[in-house]
Amino acid sequence: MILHESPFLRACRRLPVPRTPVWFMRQAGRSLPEYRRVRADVPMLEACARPDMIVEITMQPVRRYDVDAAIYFSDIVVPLKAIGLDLDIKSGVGPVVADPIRDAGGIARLRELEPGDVGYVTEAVGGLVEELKGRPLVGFAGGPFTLASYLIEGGPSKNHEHTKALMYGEPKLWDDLMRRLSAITLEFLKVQIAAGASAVQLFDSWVGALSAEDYRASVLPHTSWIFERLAEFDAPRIHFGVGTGELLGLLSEAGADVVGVDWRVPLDSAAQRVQPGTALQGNLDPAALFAPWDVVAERTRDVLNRGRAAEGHIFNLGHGVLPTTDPDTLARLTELVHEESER
Ligand code: 1CP
Repeated sequence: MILHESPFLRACRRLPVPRTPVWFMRQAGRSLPEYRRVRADVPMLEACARPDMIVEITMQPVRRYDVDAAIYFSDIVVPLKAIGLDLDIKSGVGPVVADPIRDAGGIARLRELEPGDVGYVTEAVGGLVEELKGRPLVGFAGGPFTLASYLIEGGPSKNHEHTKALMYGEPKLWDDLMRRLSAITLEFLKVQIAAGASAVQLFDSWVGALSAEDYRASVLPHTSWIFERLAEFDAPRIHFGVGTGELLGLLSEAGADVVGVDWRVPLDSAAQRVQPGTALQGNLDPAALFAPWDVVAERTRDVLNRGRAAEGHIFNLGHGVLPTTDPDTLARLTELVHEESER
């Protein structure tokens, strides 16, 4: 495979493709028995710091499915751990922070990320580029709002109340926090690009909790800063969040080449909401994979049809693969996307 001719990278650049490229957010991980085997005795954050594990887990779905891209195995909190924050990923819960950050003293603990802090990323990406033989590798990082939410709440949160209290009530502190997190995220993405990642995705998963006005005032300047600084590299930039129907225009305004859409907005509507010159990624409901195959197939065709309204379309789920998903369904879905779009 020749990398720059890959359908995934071509679709990101809004160039014609022989068939719609497909990959799945969270394609590596909990839905795969081979993942559960290699992770059995290794804590999540230890796995994310071991190049051998990263390469193996990233490659597992690529061996199973004919996906058009691999996603680097890591987690959005890895760079925060790398600068020395006391946090862990608890099985069945997610990231938990020992001492949540809610004031100037806490924010001051967020130092810059140096490439040397994440030497294992450079090594793992290098190893993956070799193993992937021309198949693109998507690097990723957490968006600043989503990272802030874990740091401020201390763990997963439904309402993000402490996060919003700081954002609404202490705009200067919020700005300082967002600047520091954006710098960490930018550096983490640059390390992955320098080591050979072909594209990068910013997962600002929880920004859908904000109104458009608040997003524009308190988050957009920071994500724009990140995307502007990534523009000099040859790696397409994907911007994704959940529940972002009202924010899709702003997510593209931030400077992404591709906007990821969850399952709540049909792609033909999404195409009208983003800036001209933006490709779309998405957006089959991950829960639809639990319905009978006929239903999955019909919904997949519908996503492909609506995706034709976009300037470029990368097929994906509307959010990550759910842990109890049958891997055979994903294999079948990958084939179907390719077959249907080849016609
Ligand atoms: O023990 C385990 O297996 C832990 C489960 C797990 C895994 C496999 C977590 C904990 N993270 C990951 C890997 C991971 N995280 C990947 C790579 C896998 C792939 O994509 O193929 C990626 C891209 C992430 C990114 C991530 N982590 C996001 C953004 C994507 C999204 O789903 O919106 C978020 C929000 C996190 C936080 C996180 N880490 C882990 C969990 C369970 C969560 C979510 C917690 C919550 O609900 O708030």
